[in-house]
Amino acid sequence: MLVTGLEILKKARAEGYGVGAFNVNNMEFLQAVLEAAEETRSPVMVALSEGAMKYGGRALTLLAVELAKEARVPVAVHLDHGSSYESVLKALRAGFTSVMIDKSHEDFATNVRETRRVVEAAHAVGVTVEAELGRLAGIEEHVAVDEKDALLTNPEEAKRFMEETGADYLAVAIGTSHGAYKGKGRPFIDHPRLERIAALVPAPLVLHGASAVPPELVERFRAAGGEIGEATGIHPEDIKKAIALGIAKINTDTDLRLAFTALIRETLNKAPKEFDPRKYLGPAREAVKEVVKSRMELFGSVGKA
Ligand code: TD3
Ligand code: ZN
Repeated sequence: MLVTGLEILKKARAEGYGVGAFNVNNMEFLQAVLEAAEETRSPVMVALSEGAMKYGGRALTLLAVELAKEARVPVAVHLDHGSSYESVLKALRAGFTSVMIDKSHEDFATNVRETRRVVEAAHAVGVTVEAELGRLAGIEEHVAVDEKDALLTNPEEAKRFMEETGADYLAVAIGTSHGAYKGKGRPFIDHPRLERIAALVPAPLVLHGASAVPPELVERFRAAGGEIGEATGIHPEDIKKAIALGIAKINTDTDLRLAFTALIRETLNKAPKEFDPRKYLGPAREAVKEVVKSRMELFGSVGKA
């Protein structure tokens, strides 16, 4: 069933588990995410970025919203990193039940003002809102506290931000970053900072850039002819610890892309005569589904629907 993001996330934060927000760009990803959720009895968020909405168009938004309604588990259809009021309105018109407005690169006052405007529009039609405070960036453990403070989410500001905007859930910056290169070795995650934020902000917290970039997957991609450098992701134990401290929504995109593309490469390499798209998109979709399921197990959302 199609529900708001807050309905899913409020329960997750209260009960101490995480819910995956998985990015989809096409029908295969959407099917993989929804099937994984139903088979594991997990609530889930299907995330579409502005780029996904542009690429998939009406075909993708229609499919996402209609399939979410038919799903046997709670599903929120979410706009990831909405960059403007107009972009949020487009998602609202398409029937999304959760929107993110990301003005984290603006100054505090502008971020508050722009987020507040989106909250008013979304709440007027019963849709809940994610906002972001702080800069997503890989950091080193030894970096000075005030330097970290300039980049990562400040706990007192987070409290004020949520009170002044009325946003429903908050994306925090605690050392993760987007993509397949998150820093050397095991990237440093500022759990003590997260603990201080969670003590001041009762709303569900969101972790972006949370992909694990599993070495086996990177190796498989490489073995199939893919080119990728020293890829690193977030350690599963660091994700678990973050969930225990108040993270309720965990975004994953990179891991799914890697799995999908590795399987397409492998399948085409093995069968150079093949030109039926179903023969290589099918196994790729299956690989995405397996990654989504393992993420759901890690987050603790299995059986919660
Ligand atoms: O918001 N997103 C998805 C879009 C970022 C492009 O990858 C995330 O926070 C996902 O992060 P990750 O770790 O999968 O790149
Ligand atoms: Zn993100």
